[in-house]
Amino acid sequence: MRYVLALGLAAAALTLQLAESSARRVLARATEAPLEAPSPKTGSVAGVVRSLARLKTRGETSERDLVVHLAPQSGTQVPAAPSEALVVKQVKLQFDPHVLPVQAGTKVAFTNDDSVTHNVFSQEECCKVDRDMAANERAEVAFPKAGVVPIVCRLHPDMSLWVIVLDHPWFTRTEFAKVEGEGEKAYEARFRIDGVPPGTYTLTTWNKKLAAVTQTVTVTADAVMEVALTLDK
Ligand SMILES: [Cu+2]
Repeated sequence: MRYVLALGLAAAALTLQLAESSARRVLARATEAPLEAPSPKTGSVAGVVRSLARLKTRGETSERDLVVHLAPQSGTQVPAAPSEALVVKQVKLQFDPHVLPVQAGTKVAFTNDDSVTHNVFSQEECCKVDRDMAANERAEVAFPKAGVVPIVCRLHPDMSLWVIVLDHPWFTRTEFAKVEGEGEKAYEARFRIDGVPPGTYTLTTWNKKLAAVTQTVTVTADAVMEVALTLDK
């Protein structure tokens, strides 16, 4: 009887040991496994935009720039604006780029890459600025509120910049190009916005010359929503 009991205890101890070592193995495997953060599934919106109006597509201050953005209609959580400043150069007596979409809260770092003095000037309530820029100088300007902010250089009247400030990060800047072989007035721009959380959005366009159009789009995970738009003056 004592022998059987001893055998039973030994078996129990062995079982416990086995269970423990297998638990350790599981733990070891879990620790060794690469850390894969579950990335939320997103979708894309892509499309082609045509202009019925004639556009100037050459030169630094042409009308070719087109901003397309997606304002969430409900519930979509908007991530914080990037902490890193976006750079706008003052170079060859122009602002480069000429059109800049940013998320509200983003800072823009202006750099004067010319050998002459420039200036950064805006009268908009959100972001009043009047700052002279010596050669090689850098100055940061914050854009805290959504809106269209025209900026000029008071020393060179031809220098201009449009900052398109948006409440969200789902935007892109693209360019119109003349479409060959389709008559003189055919202009087309293609765009694609990736990383959009599933949901319903209001797609809106911005161009210096063309009237804005809006369209409701529904984004689903792992899919590309195709859009075709036509703009006019
Ligand atoms: Cu200037």
